Amino acid sequence: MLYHLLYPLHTTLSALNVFRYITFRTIYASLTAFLVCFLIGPWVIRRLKYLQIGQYIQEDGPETHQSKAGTPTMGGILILFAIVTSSLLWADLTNGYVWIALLIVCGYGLVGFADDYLMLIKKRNKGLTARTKFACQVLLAGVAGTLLYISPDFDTRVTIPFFKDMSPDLGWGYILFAILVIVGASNAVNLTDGLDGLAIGPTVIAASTYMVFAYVAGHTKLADYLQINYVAGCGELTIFCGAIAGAGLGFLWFNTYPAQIFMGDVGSLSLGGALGTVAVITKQEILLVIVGGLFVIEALSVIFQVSFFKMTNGGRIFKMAPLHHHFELKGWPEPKIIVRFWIIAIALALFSMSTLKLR
Ligand code: 57M
Repeated sequence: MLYHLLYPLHTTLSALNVFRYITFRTIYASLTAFLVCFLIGPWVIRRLKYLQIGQYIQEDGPETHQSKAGTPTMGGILILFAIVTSSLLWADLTNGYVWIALLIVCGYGLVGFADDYLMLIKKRNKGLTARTKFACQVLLAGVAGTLLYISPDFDTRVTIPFFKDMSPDLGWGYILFAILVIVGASNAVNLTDGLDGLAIGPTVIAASTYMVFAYVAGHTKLADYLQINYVAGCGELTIFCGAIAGAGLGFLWFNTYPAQIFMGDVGSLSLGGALGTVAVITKQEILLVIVGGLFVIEALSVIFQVSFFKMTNGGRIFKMAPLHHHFELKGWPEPKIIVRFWIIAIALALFSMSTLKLR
């Protein structure tokens, strides 16, 4: 909005020319989203407490979690509000990619909201059925995938990290591939969100990494120089990623150990969906496995644990899945697990950046 209101005035006031730059608008989108979360956070926490929107804790989990009962949840509403307002303020609203990203954030936010809300009403740790949740996720991702597919300039080839000459064209199958990436990312972030700050930290790291990729992919010269797919217009997603990173940091202020608020499904499903969508639009889809490697490790730990459990009639690879529970049961203090997982996420993000040079 500010871009549309202020940039045209640069002919009278040349200082306003700065609104043209994606870098400038990304910095302020991040700061805006951060400040929204940071300033409104205490009010939201008080409000959620007043409305008795507190977390129900499953009894079969690690014992240390029982003391977390009643922690205000659904803090994702605050994150989404920050991302959406900041993106609306700083992005170019004639850009279709920004709207597709916002559609997924809000759509997945609504699915998560319904899940959290039902969980609260039923007073147990289950909201929507897994099938309903999955169907909504697939439907929304399908809409996003189709919108991209019918965009005149959108490339349906998939980028394989480290192999610049290998990029299979999926044609209409790209829609299914986009669904896989977006839904997979959403659920992986959701599974990771089980310790204070464990999901939001790596989300900030992944969004910051995609900030770089969105900028480069949307810049003709840089994309050409680094030999990555140029996606006209996707530079505006740099601003969206900046908003996610800023909102995430603002939320982390309150979600850091010992958490004063949890994000709930409204936060985890939508943030994961947002990362998946950005990965698809920037044509760095498979790279998300590295950028969001921590989420992948957590999801794989569940897949292996459940498969092994079924195959061996109750056998287990880990003490408990997802992986963070395994370390909790091994006796690692919660902050140690969280920070070590963040360290892994940072290392993976750095490694993913090397694909810009190694190919
Ligand atoms: C939701 N939700 C957290 C909070 C957060 C298939 C199976 C592996 C699924 C998995 C599952 O349901 N995962 C998704 C995980 C919950 O957090 C809430 O949920 C939101 C995210 N969706 O925002 O609102 C609890 O996590 C803790 N928490 C924090 N700090 C935070 O900042 O401490 C969350 C955010 C909160 C709080 O305690 O209540 C969760 O863990 O429930 N299921 C599991 O993870 C279960 N694992 C399991 O059953 N493993 C089995 C195998 C065979 C699958 C095994 O290994 O034997 C465990 N989860 C729990 N108890 N709570 C098992 C026992």
